[in-house]
Amino acid sequence: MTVLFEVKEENLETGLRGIPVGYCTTSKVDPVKGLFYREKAISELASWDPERVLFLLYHGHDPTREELERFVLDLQKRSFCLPKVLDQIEALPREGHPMALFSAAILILGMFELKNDWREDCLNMMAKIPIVAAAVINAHAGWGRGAASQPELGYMENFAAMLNIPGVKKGQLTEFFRLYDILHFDHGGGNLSTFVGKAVASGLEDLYGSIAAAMNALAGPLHGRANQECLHFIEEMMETLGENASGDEIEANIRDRLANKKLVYGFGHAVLRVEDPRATIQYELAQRRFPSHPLVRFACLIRERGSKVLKENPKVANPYPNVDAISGVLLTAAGFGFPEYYTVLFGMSRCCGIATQIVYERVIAREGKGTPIVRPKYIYKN
Ligand code: AMX
Repeated sequence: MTVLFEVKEENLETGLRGIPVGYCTTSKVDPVKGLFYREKAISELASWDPERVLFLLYHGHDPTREELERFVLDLQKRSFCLPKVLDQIEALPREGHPMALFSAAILILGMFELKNDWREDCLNMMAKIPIVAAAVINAHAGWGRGAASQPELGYMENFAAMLNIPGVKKGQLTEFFRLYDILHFDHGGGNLSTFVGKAVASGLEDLYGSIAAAMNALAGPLHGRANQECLHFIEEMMETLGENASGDEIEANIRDRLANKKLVYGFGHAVLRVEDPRATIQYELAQRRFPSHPLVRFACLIRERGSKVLKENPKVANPYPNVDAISGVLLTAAGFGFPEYYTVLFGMSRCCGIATQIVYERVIAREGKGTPIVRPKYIYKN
């Protein structure tokens, strides 16, 4: 038998870092090359249609034209929510973070839509989650009910059309929503929200309950909510130092921050040891499309100086920007300056990857028997 990892005492209380617990068939994160969906690098997938990427994730290969047409049609047929689902989402309290609503909305969706068939529930989740996310954002923001779902517009075009954002031209935004969605669909098997979703599903909670649990995990500021925190971090620094701050002033501010035991948001990663290719794609796009936007200029200076300062601390395993370093800046520059909804955008996308991984664990793993209920061992200590 191959020994993959020998657990030593020093591995306890390290958040299971590096300890293999299973297989992930949909995606992998290479510490140096970054994220791959099936065998394709994220840099190649960034220009695909989201539906084609979803097919790749779900079926494991790049579709032929006919396969893609059939898949798109199937998704479109599923892309509706019963009016009572939307009524219930709109009746939820608006207090608290929108991720709490998002998680509750997924449970509500399951109350009306559960088929108790992992594959069917996964495809329905992929098709319906943009409708749920748009309803949550519209309800939480008090923007009123958006347009009805028009799936023939395209997966993310439909999402943009359903959002009732006051005074924003949707055309430009759609391009950024498409990219954001593709970049966040999946991220290997062991990131916190994916792990939680699969762990909950291992107890045979249904797909909606498992995904709602995963979204609660994603809501934490070290995980999915980092995108929102990261924009606040850049905006606050810009407010303190002024729009025209120099690289040296930014570097001094980062040093102060670290001296005060504060995080440098948008930097670091549990697996990657280079700048996240998803960040690189977004930096390049931001510099191409919004070269004179003050937030873009600031984020690019932080990209350089943040790494420089973090590299001086040997404890920091990865001193480079992660996916969140510029995503909020890009969305803001494109016209979606609503950071409290960034984690909902992230969640809308990630639900698709997690649901697909749950299908593997429930109906494919161990020759169709599925993985057993998750039950790690804790050592008693008094
Ligand atoms: N700023 C300040 N300190 C940092 C840091 C950063 N960006 N990244 C790592 N460190 C510190 C850790 O807090 C830890 O300190 P400790 O030993 O005193 O607890 C030490 O360096 C070692 O941490 P690590 O092994 O390099 O990272 P990790 O795997 O434990 O955590 C992450 C990874 C992303 C949570 C961490 O780098 C971090 O908090 N980054 C800032 C928040 C952020 O951008 N999160 C986005 C993550 C991506 C996502 O899920 N969306």
